[in-house]
This record gives sequence, structure tokens and C-alpha cells, in this order.
Amino acid sequence: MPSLLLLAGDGIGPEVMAATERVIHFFNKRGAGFELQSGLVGGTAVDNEGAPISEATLAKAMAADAILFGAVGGPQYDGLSYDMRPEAGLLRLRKHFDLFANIRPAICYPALADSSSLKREVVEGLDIIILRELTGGVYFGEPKTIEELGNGQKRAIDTQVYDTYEIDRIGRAAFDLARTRRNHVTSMEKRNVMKTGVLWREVMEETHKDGYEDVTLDHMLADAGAMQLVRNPKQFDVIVCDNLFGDMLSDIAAQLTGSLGMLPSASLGAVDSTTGRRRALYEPVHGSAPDIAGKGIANPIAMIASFGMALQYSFGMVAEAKALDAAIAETLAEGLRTADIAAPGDEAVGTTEMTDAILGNLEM
Ligand code: GGG
Repeated sequence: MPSLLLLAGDGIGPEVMAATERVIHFFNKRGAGFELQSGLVGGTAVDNEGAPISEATLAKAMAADAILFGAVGGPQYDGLSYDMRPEAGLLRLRKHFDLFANIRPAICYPALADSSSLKREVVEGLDIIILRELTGGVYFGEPKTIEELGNGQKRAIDTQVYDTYEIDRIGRAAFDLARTRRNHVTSMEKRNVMKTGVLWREVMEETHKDGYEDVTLDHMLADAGAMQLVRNPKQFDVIVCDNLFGDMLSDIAAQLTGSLGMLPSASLGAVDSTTGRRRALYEPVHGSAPDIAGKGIANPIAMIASFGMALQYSFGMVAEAKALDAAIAETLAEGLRTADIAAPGDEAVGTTEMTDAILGNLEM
């Protein structure tokens, strides 16, 4: 039986996860047979289990075929030490399972082309992927400290580190992904000011020469890339970049699609050569949105579409993933809008109504 561990987390995480559970049950009624377990992560795990992720939850994650993750964080946890922050639970999962390849598709559904921050003609038909390296870079490099300098001053240090193998494997993931699409990879870094940028470009070039020359590879400085992303986003197919640039570029890309509430993601590990399996975690790109938590108005689409990515990447249920995507597109075409994607004057629906409509369109 395929198994999923549901880690809803904080803020709107439990609301969008509950919506997604309804979608999972829809597929189970038709024989998919997903076995579900749940656990705590983030601030709710700190409150109830004394750590942002417990060893017991990590063991459940190890046993599951894939993890569905909601969102973590909240202002009430701001005073906690770095290792006790809700985000530390998510970073631990990524590192523990070596989920280095974070696929973040930014698709502008036709019905939402006027909800984007940009003109309709710039975003209509947009379908790009930001491939974010997820287990290295400044998120994990050592030293990572805040030091007392003894003169009333402090010094904060974050360290950006990349080894050849880390760049090579995310480069291969980018080229493999591009081959399933429009065969074009744009690598973004800051080699003009960062040594990691120099190595990033060098390794991308070498990996490209190692059997991927059928894929077009070009390079941009990440700042220029950010500008191009809002100027002419349809020039891109797969953008590959480091952990921090990937986080920022995908939030920019979210605005092209209408809202951060529209972006799903898949975080994948390497394929195990003996089992053929790969570790995977699926989560919306958005965070816990404490300002709207508990109001029943969160957009569930990014979380539901993240489950769609699980159907595709972890369970080979490509037809089901396509049906789910079509149901989302149809629901948007019918005019349903949660508050984040509603135009001024539009009547917005809540999380439950949006989910009802998606399920209704899946039935058909
Ligand atoms: N669903 C995503 C989420 O909860 N993000 C909060 C977070 O911990 N973000 C860290 C990052 O990915 O940079």
C-alpha cells in the first residue's frame, strides 16, 4: 500500500492539509489505497513535544513512501533559539533525507492571467520551473553563529558553501527535467562577487558537457535573472540556482501566477540504486500565513497541487495527477477565487468551498 506521512504544521498548514486529505480520500474511494499517518512539526511540535521535530516523527517519515508537509512558523516563536525555531523542523527533514532537488513549478492558469502582478500577455501560458538546490548553501554552511565581540557589538556569520558534487547533482537534475520539457536550462548565480558562484558556473558547464549537450544551457547573474523574470518570464524553461536564490526567485515567480498560494513543490532525494525509490517531501511554497490562520480563507491550491506532484513523482499516477490539475484549472475557469487571487470587487470563497469545487470537477 502506498503510504503518506502528513505533517500539517502551523498557521494555515492544518487548514490546507485538511483540504488535501479530502482529495486523498477521493482517490482512496477509487482504489488508490493511500495509508495515512500524521505527526507534529514546527511550532506545534515545539509546544507539544519540546522540539520542532521529534525522533518519533523522523522515524515515521523514514517509514513512509512520501511526506506531505503544510507550513511552519509564527510570530510567537520569534524569541526561540535558532535550533528550536519551527523552521528548524523543516530544515532537519530536508537535510536528514538529503532532499537536494526542490522542484517549484510556476504555472499561470489561463483564468488567472489577469490576477498576476504583470500584464496578461506577459504571463498568459507561463509554465516554468525553478529548481532550487535545497540541502546546501548558506542555509547549512558552517560557521553559522552570532558572536559577542566584547565591545557591545555582535557579529552574525552565515557561510555559503558548495562542493562540486552538490552542484553536479542539481545540474543533472535540471538537465533531466528540461529534457521532459522545452530542453532549456538557465543557471543563475553571482559569480561576479561570490566564489560559490564561480564554482557553480564551472561545474554546470562541466556537467553539461558530460552527456547533456542536447540541452540548451545559459547563464545569468541572479540579480539580472530576477529582473528578467518579471520582464519576460516566458523566455525561461528550467531555472536552476542555489538554496537562497531559489527561495527568493520562486517567491517572485509566485506573483506571476497570481499568488504564493498557487505554488506547489516537490523536494526529492537521489534515486536509490537498489530499491529504485527516492525520498520525497511535498509542500506548498507558501508559509504558515499567521495573519489569516483559523479564518477558513486560505487558498488550498498550492497544497492540493503538491499532492498532485506526489501522485506524479512518488507514485507514478500520472493520469490522476493530470486529472487533478485539470480539476484545479476548471475550478479557476468557473471563476472561483480565494481572497489571495480575487480581483477587487470579486466575491471570494473560503478554503472549504474551493476544495468542494475542485472535488466536484474531479468527479466529472
Ligand atoms: N511550506 C513552506 C514553509 O513552511 N516554509 C517556511 C520555511 O521554513 N521556509 C524556509 C525556506 O524554505 O527557506
